[in-house]
Amino acid sequence: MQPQSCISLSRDKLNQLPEHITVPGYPVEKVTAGIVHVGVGGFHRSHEAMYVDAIMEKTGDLSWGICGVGLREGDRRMQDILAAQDYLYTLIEKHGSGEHKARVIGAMTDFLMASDDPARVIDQMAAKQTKIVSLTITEGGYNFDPTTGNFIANNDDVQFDLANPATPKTVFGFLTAALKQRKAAGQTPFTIMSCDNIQHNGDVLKKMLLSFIRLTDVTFANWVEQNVCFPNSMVDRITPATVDADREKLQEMGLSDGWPVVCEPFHQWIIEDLFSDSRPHWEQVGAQFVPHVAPYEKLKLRMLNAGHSVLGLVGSVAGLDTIHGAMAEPKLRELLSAFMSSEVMPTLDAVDGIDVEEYKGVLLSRFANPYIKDALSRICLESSAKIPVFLLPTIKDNLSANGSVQLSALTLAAWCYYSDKQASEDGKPLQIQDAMADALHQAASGTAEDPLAFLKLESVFGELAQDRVFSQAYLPIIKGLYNGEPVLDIATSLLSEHVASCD
Ligand code: CS2
Repeated sequence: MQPQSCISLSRDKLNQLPEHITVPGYPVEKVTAGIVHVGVGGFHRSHEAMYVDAIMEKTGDLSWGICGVGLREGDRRMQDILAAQDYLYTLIEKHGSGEHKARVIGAMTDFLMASDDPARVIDQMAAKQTKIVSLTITEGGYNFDPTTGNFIANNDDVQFDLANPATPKTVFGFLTAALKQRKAAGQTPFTIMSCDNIQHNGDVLKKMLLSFIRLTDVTFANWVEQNVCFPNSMVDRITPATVDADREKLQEMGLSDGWPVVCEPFHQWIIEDLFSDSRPHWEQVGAQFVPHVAPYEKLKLRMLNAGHSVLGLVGSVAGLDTIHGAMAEPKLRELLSAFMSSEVMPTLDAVDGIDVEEYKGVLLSRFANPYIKDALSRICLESSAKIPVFLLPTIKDNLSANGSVQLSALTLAAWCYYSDKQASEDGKPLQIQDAMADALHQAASGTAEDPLAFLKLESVFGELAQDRVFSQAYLPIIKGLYNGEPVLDIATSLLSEHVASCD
C-alpha cells in the first residue's frame, strides 16, 4: 500500500513533490521530440535521456525530447507504465556513501510500440524535426556474425522485412523505410547513433544497415553510405535492473513511480563528432565530443564490461549473486585486478587524458558500491553476444603478442561449467538467459568427453579451440573444475603461478 502522503508521478503533480526529489525546471509539456530512441531500457533512461534532460534544463531548448520506440513485445510494459505517468520517470542515483538522490526526468514525450502501428514509427523517424535516431538494442541486436563480422541475413525477421518494407519488424527495416521517406521528401537525413557496448558501434551499425539495404537496393545503399552519419561512441553508467525495493524506497520518499531507474553516480559519454544534422550541445552537460572514440571504447569494453563478465561468470559458479558481493570475496577481487593488469592493460592503446591505473582503481570502487546491488544474472545474460565483444579480442591480442591468457581461460571455463550444469558449485540453480541458450548448453555438455567441446562452438569462439597456446591454458582449468576443484581455488593457484612468473 502506498503511504498517504505519497504522490503518483504525473505532469500536473510535479510541483507537489517533496523538496528532496528534483523535478525538471523546464515546462515538460512543451518538450518536442528531436530524437527517436529504439530500445528504452534502464540504460537508455539512466544515460542518454538523463543527458537530454540535463541539456534542456541548462539551455531551455526543448526541441531535443525523445520519442521512445519498442520493437519487442516485452517493451509493452514499459510503454504502459510510462504512458500512465505522462512519460515521466525517476532516476535514483545510489552513492557509495548510502545517499540516494532522486530526480524526475522529463526528456520523454511519447512511446510507440512498433508492432501496433509500424507506419507511425516510420513517420516519426522520417519527420523533419527528428534529427537523431538512437539505439540501445543490446550487443545481440546488430545481427552480426561474431566470427566474420558480417550481417546475418538468413533470419526470419530480416526476411520478413525484405518482403514487407512498409510494415517492418527489425530496426534495419524501420531505418530503411524512414530514410527512404526522408530522401523522397528531399530532406537532410537523421543521424543514426548507436549507444550499445560494441567496439566501433557506429561503424558496425553502418555496415549492418548497408548490408541489409544492399540486399534490395544498391543505389539507395550508396546514398545512405554517402549521406548518413553513424557516430561511434563510448557509453558508460552501471544500471542494475529495477527491483520492488527501489519502488518502495521511492514511496517512502513520497513518490509513487511504476518503473523508476536506479544507477550509480558515475556516467561517461564519449562521442565522435559526426552528425548528419544538428545535435544537442551535450558537451555542456559532461559528454565529450572527440575525433576518435576507438581507444576509449576499447578501454571501457575490455576493462569494465569484460571485468563484469569475469565477476559474473566466475562469481556465479562460485555461488555468489551480486557484483559487490563478488568484490567482497578477496579471491575474486584479486582475480579481477590481476585480469585487468596482466591480460587487459597490455592490449590497450594510450587514451588522451586517462591514466589507466587510475581508471582501474575507479572501476574497482564502482564495482564495490554496495547500494547498486547489480545482479550477476544481469551480467551473465546474453553472454554469447557479450563475450565475443568484451573478452575474445583481448585473448586474440594476447595470443598474437605472447601475452598471458590464463585468467581469460578461467572465465571461459566458468562459462562452460555454468552452461553445462546450470548450477553453481554449491548446487544453486543458474539460468542460461541467452538467445543461444540451447547451443551453449549442448556444446558445454560435451565437456566430460571432450574437454575442448565448449570452445568448439565456432559461432561464438571462432577457431579458438584450435589454438594450442590457448588450449594449453584452458585444459588444466576445465579439467580441474570438472574434477570438483572449487573455481576460486583454481583462481588462487593461477594467481600464485602468475606472481611466481613475475618474480
Ligand atoms: C554490463 C554492462 O551488461 C553487462 O554485462 O557490463 O551493462 C555495464 O554495466 C554497462 O556497460 C556500464 O556502462
